[in-house]
Amino acid sequence: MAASFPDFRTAEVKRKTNETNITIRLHVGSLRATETPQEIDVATGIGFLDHMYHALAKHARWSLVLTCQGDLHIDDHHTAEDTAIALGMAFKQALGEVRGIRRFGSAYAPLDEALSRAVVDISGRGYATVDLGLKREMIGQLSCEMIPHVLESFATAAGITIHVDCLKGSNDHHRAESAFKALAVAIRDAVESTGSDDVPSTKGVL
Ligand SMILES: [Mn+2]
Repeated sequence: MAASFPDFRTAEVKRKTNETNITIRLHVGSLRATETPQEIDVATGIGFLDHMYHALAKHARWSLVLTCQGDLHIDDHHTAEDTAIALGMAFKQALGEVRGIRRFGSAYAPLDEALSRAVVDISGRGYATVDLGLKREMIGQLSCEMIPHVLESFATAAGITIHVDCLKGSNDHHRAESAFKALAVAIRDAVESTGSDDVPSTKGVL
């Protein structure tokens, strides 16, 4: 795949089942100016899901190439859930041993009238509470019920704890997008290097 991906904090995941066939290349970048430019190319077959993953990658400073051929003739469920699982696996693999990072991150992100908050702990334990208060059945070709499911599946596979809440907003597209952006910024901060080699846990391991 793309030659521009650095060889550190980079993972490649292939996940194939009877329902989906996914390839992911992920580089977990940082705010440092010396980083190579981001490369983001997401194609799941579900436009709004691509939009959310693109927002997550962009604002988390990831490079991400993700393709999925899923059973969209059934519905969006397997494609949405499985790409989130594979992305979580890639994140965990790319990050490697949790050492020398901040571990905790939190962020608010607005999108016009909508405002979301995300709190992240690179804990080694997958856990998610997600309250987005979405009212529509679908946004584009993505069921609104799948949006929390995507975030939960990602967190579980990544082994991280996330609390994501949309605090206000009248437009479901805005509410969802602000949630992914808040999560992105919180993750970006949580994985930022502290400059030390310390394991950020009283247990000595994460
Ligand atoms: Mn499911």
